[in-house]
Amino acid sequence: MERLGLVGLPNSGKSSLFNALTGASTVVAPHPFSTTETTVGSARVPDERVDRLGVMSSSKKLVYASFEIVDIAALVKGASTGEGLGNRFLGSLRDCDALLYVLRAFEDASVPGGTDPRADLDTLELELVLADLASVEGRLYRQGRAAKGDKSLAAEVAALEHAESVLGAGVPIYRSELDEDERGHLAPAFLLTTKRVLAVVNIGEDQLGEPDALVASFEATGVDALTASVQLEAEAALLDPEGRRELLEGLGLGDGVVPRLARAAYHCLGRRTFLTTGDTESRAWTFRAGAKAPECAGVIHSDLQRGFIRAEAIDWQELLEIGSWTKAKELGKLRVEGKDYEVADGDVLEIRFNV
Ligand SMILES: Nc1nc2c(ncn2[C@@H]2O[C@H](COP(=O)(O)OP(=O)(O)OP(=O)(O)O)[C@@H](O)[C@H]2O)c(=O)[nH]1
Ligand SMILES: [Mg+2]
Repeated sequence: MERLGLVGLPNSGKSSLFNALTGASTVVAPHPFSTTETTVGSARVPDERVDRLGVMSSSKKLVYASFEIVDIAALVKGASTGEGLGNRFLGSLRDCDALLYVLRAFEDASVPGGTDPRADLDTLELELVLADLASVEGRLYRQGRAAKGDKSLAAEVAALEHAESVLGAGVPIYRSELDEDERGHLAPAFLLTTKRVLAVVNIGEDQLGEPDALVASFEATGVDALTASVQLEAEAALLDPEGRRELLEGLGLGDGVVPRLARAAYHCLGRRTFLTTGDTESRAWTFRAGAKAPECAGVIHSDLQRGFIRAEAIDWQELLEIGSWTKAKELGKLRVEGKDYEVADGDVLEIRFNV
């Protein structure tokens, strides 16, 4: 399952966002460093395709895609040298697939902290860069010595040296010119800035009208930013589905931040969704963009990949228009796809297999 790690300054709204995404109620408080330990939760991705296919098939159960989210203690300027709580808890982010910067723009005199999200991004990036620089230097020292007797380590050492110079100039690897090969060689160093990144700019209710200008200010950074009024979303997450929809739609926020963030995260991680539907369940499954049918079958169960024969496929919208799987089959609208078929986002699949 994909895992996103939250990174932010104190009081930026990380734990509030965690709660909004997971429906949990981890500690949120108007003072710095209210979070002191790592919490992992799971966020369900609302998906109207699942809802509508479920109605079509009278499914007993609906299963949505989900991702994991990790809330950690805040970072401050100087964390690498021990300011605030230091940076040791960044270790909790090493197994995340992507990092999510939480940047505060909301004004609230009762919550100490700055409100310049662009400046905060620079601060956070620098702390991650310094943490990575320390990791790279340590590994370079060890691998550099080992490479004297083992020529096969030369490429790794070269990649580490390149990374050292980039990080030394204050640049995160994700914004550097290091190529895929070099990044591959850095994998054993478990760096943070080799991960994909996204940003959530936490805006106040009074700023709901100005998200475009805020997002535009991030264009030059190459970090995809989206805005959310996190506190509002966290409050909405506590309501029943009906109440939540009313609150969010009343404010022009549609489904709320979860689906938008999930879409952005899937996009940034190169993930897509296919669907299955039947009277037992209608379900969304996450797969790697570009994956072929057998690999997607394997997401459901390894037997389906091992014994893959073919897939029957149809776009979800076309299927809904036709009205049922059986009818789509009768009309010859189900495509029969083989091992080389690259599954598309929104495909509804049925896998034929034999083990
Ligand atoms: N007015 C306003 N307050 C917010 C918003 N988002 C969060 N807050 C408040 O800001 C304070 C800090 O929120 P948290 O979610 O605890 O922030 P955090 O980033 O987890 O903070 P630390 O764990 O201390 O690093 C709380 O009092 C929240 O209620 C918002 O959009 N608007
Ligand atoms: Mg917190």
